[in-house]
Amino acid sequence: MKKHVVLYKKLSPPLMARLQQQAEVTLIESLDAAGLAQLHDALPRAHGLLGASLKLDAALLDLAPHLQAIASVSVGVDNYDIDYLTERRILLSNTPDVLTETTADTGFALILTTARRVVELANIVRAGEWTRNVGPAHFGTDVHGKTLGIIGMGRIGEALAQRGHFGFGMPIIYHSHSPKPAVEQRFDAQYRSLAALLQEADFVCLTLPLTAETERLIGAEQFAQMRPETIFINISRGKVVDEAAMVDALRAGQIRAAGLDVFEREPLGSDSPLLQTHNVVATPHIGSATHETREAMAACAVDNLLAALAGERPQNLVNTDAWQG
Ligand code: 8YV
Repeated sequence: MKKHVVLYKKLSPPLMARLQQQAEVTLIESLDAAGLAQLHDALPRAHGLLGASLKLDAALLDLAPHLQAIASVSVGVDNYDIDYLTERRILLSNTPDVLTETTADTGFALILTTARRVVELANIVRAGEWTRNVGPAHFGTDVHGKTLGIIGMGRIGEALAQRGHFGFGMPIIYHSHSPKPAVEQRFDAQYRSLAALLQEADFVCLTLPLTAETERLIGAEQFAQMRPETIFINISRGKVVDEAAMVDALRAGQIRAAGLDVFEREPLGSDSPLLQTHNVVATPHIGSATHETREAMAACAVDNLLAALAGERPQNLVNTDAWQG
């Protein structure tokens, strides 16, 4: 008998067909109130879940007594209670690697766009307000040759370092749990304490996961350690930053500007003070959001889920302690 899978993220027709060959599939079209009610109704039948951008806490998953596996279409797993899933022997998988390069591209897009004030100045052209040559009041700041400081040297951090080192001749400094000799050799990168990185970097980039340890890692004290010329980039998770402290730092000129793809609350409210601050570039969590990469992520998630439901160890198992082999 086919297992029952509840999808809360739409798949392309080929991937949907592939999944439906192996499983009974219920698709939750959207995560609005009606969609969430549909999800609640479907969970009691579910053996597998596939989707992203939804907090799946214990209270919700207690509604799914037969659940065997969750395939997240994401590399970040902060939406899941790992201990709860492991205790219930529910296999959680994610989609690392396939999104690394695209997400690092997004990080560099924010570095360049924020440093050269691309959005602000392009809007001047669009508004028909380009009436004379650009002067110092609209100058940006150089990227090439500046010091790139990366907080969190995982796959995405490494890909960002690669772009900075080989593409823009940027000295690379980094902070992470432990030194990474291979990264230091590849990119001539140097390890720094968090405080030292914040004081030295021209670009401070967050590429670390959201965990109990990293939540609000960057707050008023950390912004005060940065320099007025520093540009702050966040492509990790919004909750790694104290957003109110960041607004204060931007307004007080403690930092030059911020390029942000993630926020404490998403979608970012139109009343957010970040949007009243001219030296902020805000994008709607587009880290991995390209046609190619999102399809690759979804395919990876389908592979992970089908493997788990067939009793095999998924390629990208997150909670390895849940695997009984
Ligand atoms: C999107 C991400 O949230 O992979 C992650 O952790 O943050 C982004 O890729 C996710 O892919 C939503 O589908």
